[in-house]
Amino acid sequence: MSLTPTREDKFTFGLWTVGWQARDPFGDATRAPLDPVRTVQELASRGAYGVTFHDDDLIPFGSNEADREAHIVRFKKALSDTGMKIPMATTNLFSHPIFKDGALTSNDRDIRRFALMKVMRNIDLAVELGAEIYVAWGGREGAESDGAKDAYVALERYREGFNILSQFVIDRGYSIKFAIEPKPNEPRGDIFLPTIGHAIAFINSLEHPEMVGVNPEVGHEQMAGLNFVHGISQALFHNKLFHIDLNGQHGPKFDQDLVFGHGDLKSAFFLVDLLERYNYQGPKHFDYKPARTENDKGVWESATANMRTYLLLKERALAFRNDPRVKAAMVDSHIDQLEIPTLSSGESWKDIELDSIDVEAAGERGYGYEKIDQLAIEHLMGVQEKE
Ligand code: DIG
Ligand code: MN
Ligand code: MN
Repeated sequence: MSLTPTREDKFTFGLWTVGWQARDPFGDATRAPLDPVRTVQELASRGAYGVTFHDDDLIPFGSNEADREAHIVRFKKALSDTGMKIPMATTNLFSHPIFKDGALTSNDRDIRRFALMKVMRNIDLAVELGAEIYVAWGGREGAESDGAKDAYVALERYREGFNILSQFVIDRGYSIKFAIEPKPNEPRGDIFLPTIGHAIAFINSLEHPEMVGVNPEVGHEQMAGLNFVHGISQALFHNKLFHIDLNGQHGPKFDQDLVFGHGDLKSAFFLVDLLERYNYQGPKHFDYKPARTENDKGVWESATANMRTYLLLKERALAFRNDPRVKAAMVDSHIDQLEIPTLSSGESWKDIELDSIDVEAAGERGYGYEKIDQLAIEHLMGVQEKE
């Protein structure tokens, strides 16, 4: 299997990732601004499939109409020159001070209306550029104090916002769909819709739930101490995995946005195993930040590292699944029996009442998971079978 990324791999990057100037709460920028045109060219040359953007990444907040048009025209030319796609777009509803108390859930109605206008305007551009998914990360939708925001009422406004935006998309005749991106905290003390589960429950309350899915990010679930492979399994189970943000994280701490695989590598291995086994067809979108220590050269090395790590894990996961030792160990662990319905056809609970089981003997069964886990580790480490 080749480790050279190709368009068929559908690797995509946010303009804001490689373009992060590395300003953080404790330090100034260490890198110069990055021209979106150069980003398109550099990523295209490394085998990426496309780029994604917030409105403000492409058109600086407050630009006049002439400048807005000029930014769009040169970006479109870069896309046509390179063949790069725009599978997803999103709105920056978190940087400008106007959104400091939220956007769709701001206490101030005029700010909520401004936020919706900002989203609708960028949906028009997103559709024009071919985007099929529109992400909504509610980075400022939350609070630091339970006295500051009635979370119940905030959810009513959040729901109203998505219902308005869905009706906008329907009335415009667009086929674009929304993907809510959960995150438990940061920048707000607590963010609404903090995990995949919260988001899926919320989606079910909307007027058009079929138009809304999730865009889970590796590090965000792991910031909440959750198992990302389980979270993606549930998103797939509900047919709500509309997009995915791949990166790395070392457990519950500030949002590290590491290169994919540079956090919990074993979890990344089983994530790639899951995505490939369930034939996930969406973009493999990297939402990460090149470390503040890196210069321009390091930024592009980190971009390649994301794609290379995904391809390496894909190769190792396939070898793991095809390893006869793994297949035999999984049979011994009864893993194949989980797929057998608990009731046989024609049976009901009444038949269960007639069951008998040797509880003691059943309690003594061994499942052999340690063997499977060790085989996974050895495949991950590239240990050759004969060793
Ligand atoms: C952060 O994880 C968020 C923002 O970067 C953006 O709105 C979204 C897009 O994937 N992810
Ligand atoms: Mn993040
Ligand atoms: Mn993200």
